[in-house]
Amino acid sequence: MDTSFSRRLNKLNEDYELLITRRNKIIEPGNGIFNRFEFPVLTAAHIPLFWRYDLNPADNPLLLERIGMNAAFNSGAIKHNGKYLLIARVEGYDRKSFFAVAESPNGIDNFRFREFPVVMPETDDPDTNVYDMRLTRHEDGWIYGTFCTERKDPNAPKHDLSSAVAATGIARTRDFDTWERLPDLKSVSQQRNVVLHPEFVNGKYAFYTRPQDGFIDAGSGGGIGWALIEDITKAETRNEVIIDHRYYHTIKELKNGEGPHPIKTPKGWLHLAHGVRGCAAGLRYVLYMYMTALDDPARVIAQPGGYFMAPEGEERIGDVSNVLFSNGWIADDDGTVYIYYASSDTRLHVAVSSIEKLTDYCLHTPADGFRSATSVQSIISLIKKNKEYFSK
Ligand code: M1P
Repeated sequence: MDTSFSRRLNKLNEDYELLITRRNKIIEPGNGIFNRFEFPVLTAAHIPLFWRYDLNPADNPLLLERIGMNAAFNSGAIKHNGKYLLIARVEGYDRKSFFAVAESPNGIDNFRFREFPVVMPETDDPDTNVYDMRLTRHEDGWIYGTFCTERKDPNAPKHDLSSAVAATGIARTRDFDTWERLPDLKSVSQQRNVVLHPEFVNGKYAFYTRPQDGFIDAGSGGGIGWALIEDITKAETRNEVIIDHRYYHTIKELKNGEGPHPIKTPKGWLHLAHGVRGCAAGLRYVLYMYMTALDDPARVIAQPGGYFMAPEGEERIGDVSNVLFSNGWIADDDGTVYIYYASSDTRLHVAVSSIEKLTDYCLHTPADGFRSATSVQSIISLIKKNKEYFSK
């Protein structure tokens, strides 16, 4: 073997192993609700070298990269066989997204991709692009993945090469290697950010939806919806109702969308979602939380005002800047919650919290009063309550 080829390969392998095995460090003290970590858990550089390089010196004597990877971000998450498993949205230089499974022994570092990316079976109408899978271990025994399937708008004029249609793909698995694709969710509107609830509700499958008029604009879609479906192998949204509305002058003014499926706690279902508003710099995506009733996952019982997490530091910058997005979290048996969130459509991070902290946050953060004056009143109430604990 040519020495420069092997020298370069050794260096690539060495750097790759250093990156994968690097220990992640918690950032203290945080705000008490959650802690970020120093390093992202997945980036494009985490994609195995053997997906990117032809390692045969005869075919690739210069050891050039053959298939470039642009990003690894919005990931579904689940604990499976004792490991923390992510199903990432990986995007190549060719702008095509696909799914790939990475596993870690501790949930905060050492994520390693499986040998092959996921081969997602297609329906009769092939997907142009697939992304943002939410994983649900359902009480029917299957693990479901719901994801966005994007196709060119068949009604767009010939010269329009951008208009697209978003729909929800549904697939199920038991091992994350082989997937059974079910028909896409039928809906009168376009749909993205559709999430399967883990339990039957009134004997039916329950979906969080996000009706939208266009591919980008939610339009008349009022927020996060809820639909009960009898047969998941012929899923169709009838009687969709909005359970978490968008509001003027809030962090979810323009659109919102359910994150991963909610976590069941003794006090209700904990929900993580993203909210979007417009500003001079473009769209700003932040994460927010809410809670719904244990006996009715569609009835909101707590709505802390404002955002839960917003982009900070390097998180602000990437392919689509000023975006935090989450479609995966894992609640461990001891109550620890690992929140997997992506920044700026580029990389994936983890933050750690607990069911106790997140419940406390949801139940005790003042709700949005929708006016400056009500926000000031919330602050004054807190100051007055604190009077005996501080001295001027
Ligand atoms: O670019 C930000 C996000 O935009 C979309 O989310 P939404 O449908 O709520 O606008 C998705 O394409 C998501 O993948 C992306 O991170």
